[in-house]
Amino acid sequence: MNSPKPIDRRRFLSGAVQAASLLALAGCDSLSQSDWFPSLMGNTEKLTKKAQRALSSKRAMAREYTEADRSVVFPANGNSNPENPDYQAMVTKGFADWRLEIGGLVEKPASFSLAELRQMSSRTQTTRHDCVEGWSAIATWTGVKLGDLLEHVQPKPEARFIVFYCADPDEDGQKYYESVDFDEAYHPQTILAYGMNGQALPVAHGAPIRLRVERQLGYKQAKYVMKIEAVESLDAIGDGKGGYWEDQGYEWYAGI
Ligand SMILES: Nc1nc2c(c(=O)[nH]1)N[C@H]1C(S)=C(S)[C@@H](COP(=O)(O)O)O[C@H]1N2
Ligand SMILES: [Mo]
Repeated sequence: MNSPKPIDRRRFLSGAVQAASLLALAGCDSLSQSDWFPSLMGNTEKLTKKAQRALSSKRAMAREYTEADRSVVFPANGNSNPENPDYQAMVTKGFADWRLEIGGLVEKPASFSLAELRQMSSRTQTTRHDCVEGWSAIATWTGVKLGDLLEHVQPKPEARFIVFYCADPDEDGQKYYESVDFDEAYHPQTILAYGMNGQALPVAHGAPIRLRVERQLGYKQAKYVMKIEAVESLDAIGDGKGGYWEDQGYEWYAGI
């Protein structure tokens, strides 16, 4: 029996992923309102997560580009200026009083000012952001590796996920949040970015920091991150699906 060559499997996989993305072209909002989408996505998710994890090692890197490849226009999407008064007060003060809290199932809960994060060793990467609404854009991101921060706070053995809580509530007051597993959290390209294209991260793109988890789709790239928590289960957070869009039917493992 001939087993399929890796390249064939990869082509098959990318076909499956593209089919899923095409279905998603209509955009986050309209899709979340259709009944069939979540269940269909559920099956696709099983396929892609299994297939992708089988094909790519835990350490597989997302493609990196050069600064010359940067998009001239990088759209700001979703929330681009949270109305939350606490957030607006922080903007006014240039985030001088902002602190990133890291807690939950960790040995040493800690908080970091923006200045402290900027003093830590940093990583800069030029990558492509893919939104399920059907657009992509390339930018250079600079930030601190999430893995370095986790080494400071030391997740407890029972912790399985890292959750990111954002500043922006929607019309119903529901907050944007996201989550990743530990493979993704300690991946070398997983950073909390405070810089974009060599400048301070603009409000429209998630100031003061936003997650860059480069092997995953746009909605995983949480902007306006205020608090991080290590947890054992995602069940009790939001509707229990691991993220704001996941709670509305999108796949949690949003690999590209
Ligand atoms: N806090 C927060 N993070 C968010 C969103 C949002 O509305 N609020 N939108 C998500 C979506 S769908 C995308 S495509 C990207 C957009 O990032 P950008 O504004 O830098 O393009 O942020 C993601 N992270
Ligand atoms: Mo998106």
